[in-house]
Amino acid sequence: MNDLQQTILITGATSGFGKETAKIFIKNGWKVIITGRRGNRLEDLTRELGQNCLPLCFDITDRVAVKKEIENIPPDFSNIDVLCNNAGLALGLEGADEANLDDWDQMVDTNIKGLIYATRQVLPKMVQNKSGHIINIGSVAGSYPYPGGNVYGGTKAFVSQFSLNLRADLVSKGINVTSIEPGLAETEFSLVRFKGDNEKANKVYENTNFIKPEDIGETIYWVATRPKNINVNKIEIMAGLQAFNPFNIIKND
Ligand code: NDP
Ligand code: 8X3
Repeated sequence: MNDLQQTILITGATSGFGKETAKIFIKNGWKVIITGRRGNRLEDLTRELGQNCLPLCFDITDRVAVKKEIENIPPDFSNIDVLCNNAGLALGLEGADEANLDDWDQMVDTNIKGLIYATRQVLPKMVQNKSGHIINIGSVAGSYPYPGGNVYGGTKAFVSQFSLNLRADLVSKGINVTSIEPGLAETEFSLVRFKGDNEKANKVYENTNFIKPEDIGETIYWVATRPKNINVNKIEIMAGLQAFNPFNIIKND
């Protein structure tokens, strides 16, 4: 470890985008703080990534835990250069009249509230250092509606707009802000959305080509390593075989 090494904190690094992002930053000589609720996964990844990796096991929806865990980061890792707000999830694909209200609560608590808790906790030190970068993981679901996307899409629209508003607040303070908005990618996302139903989850990725988690990891690395004379506001990425549908126009018989 040396003092010139940069540090990234990645929320939700026990699988998918977060895990691949951690590997890419470690490979490029960064110190990486990984978070998530599944302690065994964090331990496994830390063993794989070595001494430049610090695991923090907590639930991002728990405001007190977010504060405590980030406040108590040991000095070797406490100078956070980049916060990647990645932890998030979709639950269910039911229409708004049938969706489970607990699922809606959990998406709001994780994708919106967890993200703002981590951001608010990390920002003062970045401002004090006059340097830092917040990279938020949004989604194409925040820009393009689809049936069943209801609250998930709403939370990701929040991520997109919050990122722009953060930038408005932080432009004079030396802090960069970027929102990365991916489309269909193969991670544990669909398994979580369909509550462990492998068959349903696999169907989402059947017979098509999707974004790989390392594609997003590389994008995050690229964004984090741009020179300071620019700020990448937003990047939208879709799979090569994904595009837009026509409007759904209901005809009266
Ligand atoms: P995964 O399910 O593979 O990873 C989600 C990560 O979020 C896990 O590490 C999980 O950790 C963490 N997480 C979820 N809830 C919590 C919580 N309450 N507290 C702490 N960590 C939590 O999915 P992805 O990698 O695909 O998702 C990463 C981000 O990318 C999400 O914000 C998602 O919305 C977004 N996204 C995904 C797309 C896709 O098609 N895959 C496309 C566009 C955006 P743990 O369970 O251990 O707590
Ligand atoms: C995940 C992409 O299109 O399944 O955010 O909502 S999508």
